[in-house]
Amino acid sequence: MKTVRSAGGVVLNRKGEVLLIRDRNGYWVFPKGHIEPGETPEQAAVREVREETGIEARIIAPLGETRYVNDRGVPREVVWFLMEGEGQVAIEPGLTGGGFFLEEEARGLIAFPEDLELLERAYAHRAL
Ligand code: 5FA
Repeated sequence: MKTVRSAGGVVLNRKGEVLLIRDRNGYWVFPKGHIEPGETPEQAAVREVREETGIEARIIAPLGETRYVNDRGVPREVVWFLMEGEGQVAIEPGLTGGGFFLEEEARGLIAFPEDLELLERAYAHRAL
């Protein structure tokens, strides 16, 4: 099956909390979605964060890519960015929850090892 390219954001606020949402299966993940034709990964990441959570975020740095096969057997490749954003999370209809979480709490919620690795990279970058 064709690999779907997506983009997403690990979004931190001024308090150092990270933005997580629950996907359709109830897993806590970072916001992400398809890169539309004509869009750069950066634009797609900013748009997806806005559409899924209402947060207007800006890109700080690239965080690399992750790959996985989702539960429908679709291989996905996600381009990630470290982002900064503030505000109340207004979750997209159909998503079951979301919010900003302190680092330790986020570690306990995040479902996938690739995402934990991304969290490490985001906080390591912030500490520089
Ligand atoms: N899943 C997610 N991340 C995973 C990982 N790191 N390792 C293993 N499995 C992982 O599908 C979400 C599901 O994929 C999770 O519930 C989990 O089972 C698995 P997705 O493809 O990441 O995202 P999605 O829910 O957005 O997929 P769709 O509902 O099909 O939405 P679209 O692909 O249309 O994306 P869109 O947001 O641009 O509309």
